[in-house]
Amino acid sequence: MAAALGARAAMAEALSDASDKVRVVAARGGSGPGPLRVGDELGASDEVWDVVVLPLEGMEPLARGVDGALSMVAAGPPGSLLAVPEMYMQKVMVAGPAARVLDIDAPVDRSLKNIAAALGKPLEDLVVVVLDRPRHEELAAQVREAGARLRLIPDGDVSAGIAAAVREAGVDVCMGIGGAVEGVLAAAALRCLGGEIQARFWPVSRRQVERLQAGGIDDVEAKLTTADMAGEGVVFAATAVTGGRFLRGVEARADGVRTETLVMCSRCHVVRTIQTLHRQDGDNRVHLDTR
Ligand code: FBP
Repeated sequence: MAAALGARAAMAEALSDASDKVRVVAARGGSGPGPLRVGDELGASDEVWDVVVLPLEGMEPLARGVDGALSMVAAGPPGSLLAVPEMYMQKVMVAGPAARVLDIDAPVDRSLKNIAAALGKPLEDLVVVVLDRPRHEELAAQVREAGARLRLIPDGDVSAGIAAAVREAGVDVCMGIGGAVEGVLAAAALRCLGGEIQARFWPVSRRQVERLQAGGIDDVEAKLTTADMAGEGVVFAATAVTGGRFLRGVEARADGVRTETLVMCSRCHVVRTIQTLHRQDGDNRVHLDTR
């Protein structure tokens, strides 16, 4: 919890220093106390960017000291990122070549068969990531019965969704019910990587339905696509806190603290990995051979 609060405060400080004004349209913990609440505007410029923030995804892996904790932000022109409340969302995420066969409403076996064919691999080699939750027992059984390879993960469906669009990450599909804020972040990342997400809100109470409607979402059962959640011109950044499928985690070294960040942009078609050394005061010599 201390790390989550620290990440939130640090991200708020960094966004306040941005050259443009940012407006928070969705955030984990964005209706509670502290900085980065939904509706907050930071910075003083006339140019406004909408942002969706998740200062720390994966409190549990961080507390356990295992892989899977990330700090993330998506930004875009006003109106480009879907303003979602904190609730659940059903999602399925794949790489670009499988986008045309993606159908969140199709039976799981047919869906996976189509995705495997679109990716040009046998169904038994298709790696399907699902959050390990009791609500996914039936989904997990369906994935197994279909003959695909099931990977149950303890947390982190944004990074699993991004992994589906990264060749070396060993993930082909991420599906199931996870957070809606996480859904918009995954949509922004997949928009930059040419991947695809389909999603649908998964309200668990009348109050959540009313919250969606109060936020201007009339058809709460609508199928949402990548473009519905992340429009043209979005950018996405994720810094690993602990390690993960495509980024190295924070490393404290003699010359400072080393971080690795993925920065992507949908319009410029650029994907960058930035290694940063946050230098420590003192006379230690800096190591630039960071690998
Ligand atoms: P954190 O609370 O540790 O940030 O968990 C992140 C996460 O695993 C997301 O990746 C996922 O979308 C969501 O939680 C699932 O929610 P729940 O834990 O309630 O099933």
